[in-house]
Amino acid sequence: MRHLLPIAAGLALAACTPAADSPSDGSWQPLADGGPRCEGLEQPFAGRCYFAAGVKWLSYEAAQQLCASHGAKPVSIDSAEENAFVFKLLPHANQAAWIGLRRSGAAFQWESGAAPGFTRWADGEPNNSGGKERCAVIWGPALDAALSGHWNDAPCDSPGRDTVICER
Ligand SMILES: [Ca+2]
Ligand SMILES: [Ca+2]
Repeated sequence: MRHLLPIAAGLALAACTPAADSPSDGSWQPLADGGPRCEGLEQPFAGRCYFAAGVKWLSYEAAQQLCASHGAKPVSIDSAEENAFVFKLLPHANQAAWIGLRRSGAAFQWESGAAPGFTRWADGEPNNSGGKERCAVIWGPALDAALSGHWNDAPCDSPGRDTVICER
């Protein structure tokens, strides 16, 4: 059983539990006609819906499952504007949140399989420290300006993560 963290007022989703624990009322499903209609605490940006979700000790695999339980995926960030929007969704005290970018061989790709056209790596990143950094996070607002809003490659099972930004 996972437990939600109260990661920020208005952002921790009360309904954000794994699919196996969720009521199947369909309220989070994308509409069949056209794009999604943002529901509940989701925030709209450029025709898509986003939300910050969290559980304690969130691996990237668990982050994928958490997003998928609401018909979403870890966010893909395709512009400076989208990066700024995603950053604003992060809880004030957040240090890092998973984004949907992973290594495929030596290169990175988004959940869709697309190569990143826009990147916002922090200085010196991605450094693939220890040869094990196959996932990526956006550094949160709890860090200094040189880091916050920038990206870092990190092990997909990094300890201490608790937030993912999901997009659908
Ligand atoms: Ca996106
Ligand atoms: Ca790194």
